[in-house]
Amino acid sequence: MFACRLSWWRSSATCKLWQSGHFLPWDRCQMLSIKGINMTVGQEQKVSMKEKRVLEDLEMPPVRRQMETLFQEQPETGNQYLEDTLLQNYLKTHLPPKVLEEVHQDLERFGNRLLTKIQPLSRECELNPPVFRQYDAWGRRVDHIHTCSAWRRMKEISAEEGLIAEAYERRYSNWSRLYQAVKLYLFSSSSGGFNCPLAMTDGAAKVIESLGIPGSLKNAFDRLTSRNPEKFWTSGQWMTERRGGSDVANGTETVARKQPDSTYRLYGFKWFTSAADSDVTLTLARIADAEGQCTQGSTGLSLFFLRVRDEEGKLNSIEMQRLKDKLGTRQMATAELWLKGARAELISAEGRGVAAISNMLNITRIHNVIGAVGSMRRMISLSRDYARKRVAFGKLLKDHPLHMQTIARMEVQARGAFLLMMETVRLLGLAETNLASEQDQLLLRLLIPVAKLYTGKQASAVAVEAMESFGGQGYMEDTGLPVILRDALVLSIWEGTTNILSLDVLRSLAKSQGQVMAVFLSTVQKKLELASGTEELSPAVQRTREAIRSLRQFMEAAGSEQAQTMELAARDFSYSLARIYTGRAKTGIREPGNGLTLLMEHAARPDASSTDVCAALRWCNQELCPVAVESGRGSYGIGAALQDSALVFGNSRL
Ligand code: UCC
Repeated sequence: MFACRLSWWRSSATCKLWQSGHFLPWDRCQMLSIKGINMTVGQEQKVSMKEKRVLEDLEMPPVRRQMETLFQEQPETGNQYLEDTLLQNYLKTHLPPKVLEEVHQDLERFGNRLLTKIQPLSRECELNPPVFRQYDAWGRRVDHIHTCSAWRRMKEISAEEGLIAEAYERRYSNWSRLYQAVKLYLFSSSSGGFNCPLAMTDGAAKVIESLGIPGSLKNAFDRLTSRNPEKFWTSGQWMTERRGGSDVANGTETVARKQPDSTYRLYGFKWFTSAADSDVTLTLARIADAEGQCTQGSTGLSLFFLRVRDEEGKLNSIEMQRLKDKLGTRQMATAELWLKGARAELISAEGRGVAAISNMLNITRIHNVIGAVGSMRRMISLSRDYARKRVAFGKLLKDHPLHMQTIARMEVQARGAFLLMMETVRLLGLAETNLASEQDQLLLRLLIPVAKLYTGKQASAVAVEAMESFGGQGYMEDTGLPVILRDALVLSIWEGTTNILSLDVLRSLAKSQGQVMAVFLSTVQKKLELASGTEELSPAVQRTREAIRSLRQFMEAAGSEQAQTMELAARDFSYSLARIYTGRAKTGIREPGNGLTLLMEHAARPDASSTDVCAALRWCNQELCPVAVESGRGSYGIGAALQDSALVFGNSRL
């Protein structure tokens, strides 16, 4: 006898049944059409079970019979591209017609592939997390990470679909980056966690490209950007050590010793290495001088490239200590690694490691935004479908206005996040094809941390809220819904926490000597004037204007305060930028010089719907400039900081 339960993803031919930690193939599990009971697997037993069921049915009281046949309908999504009208309208508005035509066809095809082939693989990845085997049966150290076939298939699919290649081939010039981002957005929630190695792979390719693709890295670049599954490599990003996740500059202890052939050997311990099954990686280390001394701090860090294993699969003088036991992203192996003389190539100028790896960070942060928006879209799509199917209090959930209000609020957040994501990748595309103005580049530098920190938080909030829309079912592991929540929660942690990203916003201000803010404010102000021509949007325009005025006032006042004021205000300040900007956009695409808020811009299209207008108005109904409100409450003064400590530790610490 095997106790089996029906898996929710049984819709495809790859349907599997979970049984004592293993899958049974679908054909062995046909018996499960008799739902909800334990059963045997095998032809003879099938017959006796059917007989048993008939007898039970005869004996069963009517109420129970009804209960046994009434099941809740599973929420589903169709082709995620075709169902996403916001995405389609965005592409119609922004892409040149020829590009749109080609891209549309490919995205429709990809949407079908995701639905029929890739989503089932994603579930397999979730149910078959990687397993670490340190020793073989004969006591030999092997440090092998076993990944499931679905995970390995994801790697092949990523190459086939050009999920990295598209951005570097640039067959659509500046639109290639945007097109790649759209594919990643559609892929991310069906990727079974493979969006993580893709983020780092993209980041590594970006770093190598920004170095001018040196000869020694040509092969790696070709492989990282390959469409050939047999050639395709993924990259890791080993930045985190025991003493520093955020404080990389002071926490990195790994030492690099130069070899006679000018390569280096790395010695140290990497505390979090995501996708540790990757082929190559970038990592930071301190180069030791002839006396073995290293420069401490940020200026002591240099960037290295290394292969994780050689051609025979032998680790590059690396020992794996263990896999991390994580709350989410369990599909993906995150390891603790000892570098015991790993051979590596120095790829930055000495002491310029952080600046060099920033190219990677900015790409992975954009991927984080894409993952966040993809996660929100998936949760909302499922909630919406469930609302059409689930009956409560005598009517469908969709006919309960309060329930609809809740989903609508999530939808407004997701729409704003989507447009912020698209704006960021649009600017990146321009920058990568030398089409970006200086202003575009400054804006991009500012928007990456703003979008990362804001959408990361939105994704967590939406995942929690959406889970509730399924009632108790949302909390059940075998619905697959908790996975989405768990995986969303990391989005505000990895690639820099919310506070670290808020400080990066300040870094971008300081580094540009305030230019990023000048660009931000002047563009918003100027463009809003153009927006005010659209009557229905005037309340949103008005509120955005007020928010900008408040933001200006805050900045003028903060300019004369101590640095601590800005640091304490950093998070609220960044939220204000996110909310105001999601309110605005420089378009300049079809009509150069024209621009409105991001949501307002979308709502001001000639073919915009009333829904687009409604989303813009609702977005602007929230507090657009929380930093001004909190500043007015005195939240950033020394007194407030002391109060914060007292609240956290109690008065005894004052
Ligand atoms: O978690 C990790 C991998 C997870 C998997 C990723 C998957 C994502 C998938 C998403 C799919 C859903 S890896 C660990 C991630 N760790 C971090 O993100 C580190 C967080 N900490 C920071 O970001 C810090 O702010 C540091 C490390 C950047 C601070 O370092 P420093 O050395 O104290 O910073 P400095 O001294 O201010 O900056 C050094 C240089 C400066 O340039 P110069 O010297 O020319 O003035 C900065 O302007 O680096 C430059 N810089 C930047 N440039 C620093 N940050 C940036 C930036 N973001 N953009 C451009």
